[in-house]
Amino acid sequence: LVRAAEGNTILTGDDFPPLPPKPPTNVRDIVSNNISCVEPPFTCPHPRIHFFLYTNSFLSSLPAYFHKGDYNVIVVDYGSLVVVPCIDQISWSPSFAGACIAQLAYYLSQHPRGVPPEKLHLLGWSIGAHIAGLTANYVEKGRKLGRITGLDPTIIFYQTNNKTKDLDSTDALFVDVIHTAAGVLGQWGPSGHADYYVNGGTSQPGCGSFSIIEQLSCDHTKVTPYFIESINTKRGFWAAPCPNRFYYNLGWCDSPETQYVEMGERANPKTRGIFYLQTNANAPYAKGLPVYRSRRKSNNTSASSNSPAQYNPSRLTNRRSFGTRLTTRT
Ligand SMILES: [Ca+2]
Repeated sequence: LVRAAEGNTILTGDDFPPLPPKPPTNVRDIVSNNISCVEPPFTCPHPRIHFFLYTNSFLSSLPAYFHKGDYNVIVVDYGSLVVVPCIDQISWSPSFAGACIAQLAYYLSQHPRGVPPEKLHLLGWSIGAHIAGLTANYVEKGRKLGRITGLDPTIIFYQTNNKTKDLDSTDALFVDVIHTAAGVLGQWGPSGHADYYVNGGTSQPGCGSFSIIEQLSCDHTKVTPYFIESINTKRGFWAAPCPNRFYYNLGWCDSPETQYVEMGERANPKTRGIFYLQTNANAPYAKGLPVYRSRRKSNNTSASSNSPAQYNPSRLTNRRSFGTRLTTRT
């Protein structure tokens, strides 16, 4: 999911213009072994990579951002490139998708009403987080993506010291990574300028299940509703600096409030380091700052009766639809 922070570009799929040639221009340039389920021509943009350019007619599908303000949101769907059982595609399709997104970014930067790469915010879940990182490999020389938010980047297929192979802090001016299934389905180590480990980073409250597969999947996907809530939350996902999970488990990360930083959409681009935070098991997930939590406890009032709760996430329609699109596609 690519979000342009500013600009008024309105495009439709039919309007999508031919892009200027820019290496790599086809999948054969990207990998030598192009065994895949995708039929030729191997040109980019590929007819089976769909760019859904969300404009006013799609407001109801992306309520969280549009509740916040006027945004242009582009959802990149590369699902048809990773069709089971042709799992071999996973070795090249993320790079291919990244190359196409970079071409789109180039087009947007050249458009009279467009935006430069530095104003783009790329959001990706699981493999999609790495696709956002791979996009950086193809961005026009001398330019840089503004921000990449990695939502529990997958550990599968990507665990390398080669920074061109996955998401890392060199891929954008600000890279923030949120971990919810670290070490299981998600990457364990920090990979951004700011890394947030939610509820210890590995297992999430409310994800208990009789099936281990369902539980792991729940931990991995729970990052999406956390981020969506962060777009409009008034309470805020505040996190404390903490070097590792050992310190966190021992309760040694009780920092002064001035050292807390916010996770999610409102994260400060200057944030650097590793942070830990807790959430509620059910929405609203955000717990706010410690002072807010203690005041809430002492008042013995429910979360919904405090001032931040005047914001009611349930007012956002189609939240499930938005989350599903993020979690099943990019
Ligand atoms: Ca990278």
